[in-house]
Amino acid sequence: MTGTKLWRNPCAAVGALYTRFAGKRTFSRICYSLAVIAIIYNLYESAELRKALDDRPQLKLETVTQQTEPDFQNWSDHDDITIQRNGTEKATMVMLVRNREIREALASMRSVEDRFNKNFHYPWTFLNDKPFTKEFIEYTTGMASGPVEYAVISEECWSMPSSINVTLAKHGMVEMSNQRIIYGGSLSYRHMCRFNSGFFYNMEIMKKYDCDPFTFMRTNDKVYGFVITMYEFEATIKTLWARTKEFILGNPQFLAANNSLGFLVDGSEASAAGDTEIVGNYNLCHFWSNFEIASLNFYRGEAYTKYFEFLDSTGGFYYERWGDAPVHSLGVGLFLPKDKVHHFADIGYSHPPASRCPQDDKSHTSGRCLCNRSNNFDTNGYSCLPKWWDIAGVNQGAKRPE
Ligand SMILES: Nc1nc2c(ncn2[C@@H]2O[C@H](COP(=O)(O)OP(=O)(O)O)[C@@H](O)[C@H]2O)c(=O)[nH]1
Ligand SMILES: [Mg+2]
Repeated sequence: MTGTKLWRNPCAAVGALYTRFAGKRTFSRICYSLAVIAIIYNLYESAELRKALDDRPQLKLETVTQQTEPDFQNWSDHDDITIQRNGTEKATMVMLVRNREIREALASMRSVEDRFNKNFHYPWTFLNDKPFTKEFIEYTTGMASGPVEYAVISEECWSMPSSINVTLAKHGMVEMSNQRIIYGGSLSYRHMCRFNSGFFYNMEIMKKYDCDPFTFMRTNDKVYGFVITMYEFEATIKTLWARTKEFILGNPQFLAANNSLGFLVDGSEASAAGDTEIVGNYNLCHFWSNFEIASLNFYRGEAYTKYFEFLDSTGGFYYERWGDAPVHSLGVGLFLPKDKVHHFADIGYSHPPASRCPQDDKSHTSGRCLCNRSNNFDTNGYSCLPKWWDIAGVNQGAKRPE
């Protein structure tokens, strides 16, 4: 995407942010890990704070890159791959988080740093709809082994667009709340999902990460990586599939040859090149986006950008409660060939209510993983991984049930 185009997006212009070195991020026990999600914008105008941050010892990426033989821990089963060390990819760990979640954020950071980032020193990027507190910045900076940046999300990217009929949206929230649909009555959750769906990757603070995803992804030509896949609550996305089909009908050129429709639609045969229409019903399978490794270039590309804009124009983020996970997943599943998508079978991950644990011996004998192999969502009845295996095969480190 060109700079001009990016600039036309008001959310991309969310300028001001304050860059400092520190670190942080939020997911629960990760058996090692890389990226995630998030967004930002922030301003720390306080000269005092700025000075305090300037004064702390800095570990710059450039310095780290010059080390010759870092304490590298082989985390992958893919021994044939030359992995660039020291965080030389243009990648960051992104965490969208609230100030009050500082403990959880620190725990997630600790986990990622201990198992992975202490050897790579990738930067952390923290995004919040409110300015981060001094405490949040100090602690997360202290936890990070690499540079850290904080940004505050612009109101424009974290509020209902003026096109939304507020009465209608409120009506939907009350109704979903009465039906006890998870986050059904929450406005901020809707802001969050819309932001993660369509804005985080265009924020000013993310611009420097516009090329490569992490090394494995790059060396294997992957665009999107996930760890857990499951079914979405149908009540939150009642019209998402219909809208998606509408979009493809108007933009059939974006439907990739050899896409993942077979994973998204049971019994689908519409994965051949040249298909212009999607048939069948969405089976609700989606990649869980609270952990994902993605090329920002994909989100910023024409297909996903137009898809998000189309979805956003329908108001479904507010009238219903579309999650960023199914939105990302439908984009990934339809606009990318399936071989661009990777299941990281050798990464353990936990986010209530699901956990997965690598099944291969090496992940455990190396000391990298502490998780219980039998606590593995992959083969749970709510997991969509078997459907993924059906179209993409089983990766090293994953196991089908006996
Ligand atoms: N700054 C900020 N972060 C939020 C807000 N709502 C959710 N998040 C973050 O967005 C991510 C997903 O939210 P979460 O409540 O965990 O949703 P779930 O993972 O879908 O159950 C987490 O990292 C939260 O910290 C919000 O209102 N403000
Ligand atoms: Mg969460």
